[in-house]
Amino acid sequence: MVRITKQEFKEMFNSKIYSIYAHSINEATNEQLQIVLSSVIKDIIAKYWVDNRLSTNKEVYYFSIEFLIGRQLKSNLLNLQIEEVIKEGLEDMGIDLDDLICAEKDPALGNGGLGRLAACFLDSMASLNISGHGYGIRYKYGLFEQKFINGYQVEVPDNWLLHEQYSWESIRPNKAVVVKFGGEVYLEEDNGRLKAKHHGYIPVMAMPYDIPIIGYDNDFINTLRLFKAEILNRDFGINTLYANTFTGSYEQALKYKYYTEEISQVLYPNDSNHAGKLLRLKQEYFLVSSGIQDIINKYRKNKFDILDFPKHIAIHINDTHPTLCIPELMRILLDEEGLSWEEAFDITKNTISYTNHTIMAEAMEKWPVDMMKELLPRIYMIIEEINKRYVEYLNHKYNDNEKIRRMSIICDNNINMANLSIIGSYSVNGVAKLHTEILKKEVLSDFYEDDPGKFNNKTNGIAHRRWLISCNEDLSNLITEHIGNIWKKDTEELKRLEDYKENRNFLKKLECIKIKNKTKLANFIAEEYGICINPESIYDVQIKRLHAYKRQLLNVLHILHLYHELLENPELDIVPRTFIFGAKAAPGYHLAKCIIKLINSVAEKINNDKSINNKIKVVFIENYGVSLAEKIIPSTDVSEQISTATKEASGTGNMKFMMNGAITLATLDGANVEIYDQVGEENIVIFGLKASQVLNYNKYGGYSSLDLYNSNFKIKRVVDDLVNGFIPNISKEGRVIYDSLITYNDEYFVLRDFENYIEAQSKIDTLYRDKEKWSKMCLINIANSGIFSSDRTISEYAKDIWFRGC
Ligand code: Z57
Repeated sequence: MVRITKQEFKEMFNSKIYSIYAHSINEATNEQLQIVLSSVIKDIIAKYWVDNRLSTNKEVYYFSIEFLIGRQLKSNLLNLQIEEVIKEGLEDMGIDLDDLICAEKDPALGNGGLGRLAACFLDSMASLNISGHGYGIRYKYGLFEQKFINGYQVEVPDNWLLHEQYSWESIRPNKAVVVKFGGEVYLEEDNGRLKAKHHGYIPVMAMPYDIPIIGYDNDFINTLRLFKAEILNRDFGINTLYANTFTGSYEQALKYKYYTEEISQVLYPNDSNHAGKLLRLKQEYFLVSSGIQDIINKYRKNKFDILDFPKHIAIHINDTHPTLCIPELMRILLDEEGLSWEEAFDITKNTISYTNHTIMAEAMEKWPVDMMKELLPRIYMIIEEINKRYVEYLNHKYNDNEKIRRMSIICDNNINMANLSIIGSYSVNGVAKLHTEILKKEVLSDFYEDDPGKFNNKTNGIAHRRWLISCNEDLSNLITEHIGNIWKKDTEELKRLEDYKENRNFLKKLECIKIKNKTKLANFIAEEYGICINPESIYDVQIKRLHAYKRQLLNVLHILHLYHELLENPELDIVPRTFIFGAKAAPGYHLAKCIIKLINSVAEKINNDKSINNKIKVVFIENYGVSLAEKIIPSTDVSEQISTATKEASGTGNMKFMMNGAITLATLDGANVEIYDQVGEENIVIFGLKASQVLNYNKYGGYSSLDLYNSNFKIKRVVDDLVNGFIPNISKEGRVIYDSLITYNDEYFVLRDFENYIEAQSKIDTLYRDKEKWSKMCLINIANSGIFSSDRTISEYAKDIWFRGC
């Protein structure tokens, strides 16, 4: 038990504030007090946070190019179970804990679902006493901050490391490693063996910064280690110079500094899209090489036999961004440990496991052979050899050149990273049942048929500690009052809430908590945006990255439809609605940015139209991210999960809403299918094409958006709005969107699902009128959300993948 008395805490806090800032509490800002508090907490946990925890257990290393961990203060206090003491201690000193919680910067070292999943997984590994550590990049600039100017998205740099420091990190200079780029590789005689010798490379120092990942009520602390790219020997200053590429002059020295520091300068702002830039490849190798070297260094200290590597170490790669782990581990085993190819490949294959997060073609990583060869000559040689041997195996087994082309790592002068991941690992998993089935039957069917045992499903999950206990305290307390405390460690216990589904008193309390959360959000929106929204209205929310396949467009077209109905009949009886959006678009994603402008313009028009009597309001929340999600989700009534079936691999926002008692309005895509299975058809609203129908259309054609547009009056009305001036100031953007729907035949079936979506929305309206029934639906959703805790997900990863056979 981490124990601390109020008195001890106050003393620590007081001496810390003087040692860091040389002034008293009265002179300090909330930001400074937050930094002092983090520092005190780091001191409190120091003896539990030992990097080299003596562990005979297997260690898991989770490599991810993104970690969206969110603010840490509240979550750390919760997990350490010291929130009360700290709160009271601060109160004595005249400080409000909530002010410090809000003063913390939210590290945005990720884009969306993939990065947030990595963060939830870290929380669960620590809470389940699994030695599981994260490796990532300490980007100087995280995901851009989003501003709206005249309804357009404008990107502002995210300077989260103001003053070069983050309050939860500790630098570990003694664990720095060197990563090598470029140069030439020769095979040279060494003790009668051919060995690869690397000359003329550019050395980059990887400086580790550690962030503690604190388990829930178990005194167990893991590490998220983020690497920063620096010049070698920074202690000697930039005049220390490196042979070959950078020689001699001051100018060359500066060039070298820029070359290294550029690598961890900024997170690429694309979600589910492969841009293929050289700098991104540098980032990927930088992450991988730093992490693998770190693991090997630790392994050598333990003096285990290198042949036993897979017994002690599991390496998991989060999508293909860290796939170079495979050739990098091979490189070290071959060139530094002196193993044979067969031994090295055997170890590598038995160490690495891979998660696929998408089937979207544009997200699949392919790197040009020439780029890889030049930047990473030794790594390229190894990839080529893995490919050569694999193609030999395929040639033996199949007499099918097309199949072999599809399965090779290198094809048309590109390196296919998904294929490399599958070939170099012992486990491949998808992130929801439907997604895994599509991988097996469609996208990766060749590999599945070749080695079916390698494929498995691990449906995503969310950290219920952050996404229920800490972001929705009232709901969490209500649950505990009725079913006790055990659910906090075993979310299956939430099922016991179903005992209360006929209990009117309980249902009323649930409703009151929602209203209270909705009122809080209304106040926030009034303050931030000057828009007045009604807590009695239905809060209908779509918050996620902006992407055509997620179909924010379908949502806004329906809003336009409703608006027309209201204009035609101002007496129309609908439950008042507040449509809430939050979404960032990748800066280079033109269509997505046009959709942002459309939503903002529609909001502007509707919110200022007095004739519709405040029946609908549209709010687009700026700069959506983890901290805003924690405010919005507990106050949501309707969770919009409306992706084109087959396209959303899983979704995780859907789970967060369900756990907070929102009703899901969804297509049968990703994990929505499993939410449906949990709650039954009366407690979710489903619409739209099924995955099989979408797959069929894509294979055999048969959909014409133009025919639909010409034959359906409602569709024509809202599509014409895009180009007829009905919505002010969108002439360019409206045309781009119109073309995506009509000229380019509506790739994501927005119009095809439109009628069905209108029906589903009107069903929501009907259901909401019966408050008690609605509350009961919410209860059933909460009660059956336990399976979506990432604790369940991580237990499955542990049992079926990382510790299989242990
Ligand atoms: C990303 O956030 C996801 C997939 C990707 O290939 C990339 Br790149 C980024 C998302 C999926 O779109 C979601 O459906 C999924 O829930 C999430 O990854 C976590 O698995």
